[in-house]
Amino acid sequence: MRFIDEAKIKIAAGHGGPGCVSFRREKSIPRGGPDGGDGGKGGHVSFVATNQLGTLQDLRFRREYQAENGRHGSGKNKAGRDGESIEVKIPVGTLIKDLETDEILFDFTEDGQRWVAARGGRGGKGNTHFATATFQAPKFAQPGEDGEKRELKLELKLLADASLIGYPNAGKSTLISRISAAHPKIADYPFTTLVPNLGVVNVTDGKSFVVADIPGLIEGAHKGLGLGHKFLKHIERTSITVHLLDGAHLLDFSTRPDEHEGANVKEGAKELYRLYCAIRKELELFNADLSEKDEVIVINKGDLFQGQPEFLEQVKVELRALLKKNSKKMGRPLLAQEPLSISCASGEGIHELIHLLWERIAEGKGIMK
Ligand SMILES: Nc1nc2c(ncn2[C@@H]2O[C@H](COP(=O)(O)OP(=O)(O)OP(=O)(O)O)[C@@H](O)[C@H]2O)c(=O)[nH]1
Ligand SMILES: [Mg+2]
Repeated sequence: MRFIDEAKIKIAAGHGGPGCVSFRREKSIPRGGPDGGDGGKGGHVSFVATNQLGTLQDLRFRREYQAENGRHGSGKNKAGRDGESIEVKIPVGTLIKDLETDEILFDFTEDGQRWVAARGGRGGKGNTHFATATFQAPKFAQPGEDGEKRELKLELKLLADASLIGYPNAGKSTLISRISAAHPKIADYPFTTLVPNLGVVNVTDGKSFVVADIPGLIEGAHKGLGLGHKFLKHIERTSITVHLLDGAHLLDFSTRPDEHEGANVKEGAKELYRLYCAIRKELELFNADLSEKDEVIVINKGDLFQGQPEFLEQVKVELRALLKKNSKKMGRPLLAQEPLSISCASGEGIHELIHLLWERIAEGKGIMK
């Protein structure tokens, strides 16, 4: 499961400020010598790797980075101010290449690692430097040196923060296409997705995370049944799983007119709970650690119950009660929040889901939310 996030940017360091041509002019010294100061240095453009970022999204919004030029030198041997340098933050794991030659220039592997990618030009020397015993009044100074310019390609192999799991047809691919720019195949038959898809989810203000759409899981997956088992190991690396339940399984329980509503709700919730437990068991059998992972339970296809919104609410309450009752038996702490319901078709609940996931992912990474 490799997915490369890419960004192409231009960087330019600041030019050095020119040196100054100036002579001392004081009443007591009618023909003073040269006193032109040096120009300031141009600012550098550096990259700094941080664990706080997971994608290259920020660099999509700003493609050019220009550090400040050094200032002119001035009279009385005053040096010009140095230009401000720029630091561009990038995620750990970013590879920087020359855009034209594809040569790898730097590979960031650690938090806090820094690389000066474009050096600012040196400031020009003021005319003071050019005076000699025989040539005492130089009327020239050095210009500032040009700053370096580069066109770069940044690449980042993405690792998913959240994985979407569930039975085939639950709507995992529909969900990833709704919350990211990924365009996986979506169809009304099981095992549409053959390999995981990754997508970048933008939250707000450059905050983003990566989500993986895992092929549908079925009972026996841990022994190699279906397709999902090949990808269970990818779930190991994500920090949170979104367990997507297919709301269509509730249709039978929501519309049967011969039974009173309460019984239908209970049965519906039981059915979802049964499906949920079956997938959880597969995860546990594959790797017990997977069942310790942070998880959000989400019922999809809420639009199917548009005429009876209270039904879905009651199912969630009932499902929560079942989870609570059995959490001890499963030997794991109860999930902190209520199961969510969403509709990929109408968009309902999607915004809340994105924000909830971001909160949990950010918490896990120690990022300020
Ligand atoms: N009514 C309704 N249908 C949905 C919703 N989300 C997905 N579907 C439909 O459900 C079917 C399955 O969707 P997919 O996204 O392909 O399901 P999947 O979970 O990726 O399935 P696999 O790749 O086979 O594991 C498609 O026909 C979708 O159009 C929804 O919110 N409401
Ligand atoms: Mg799919």
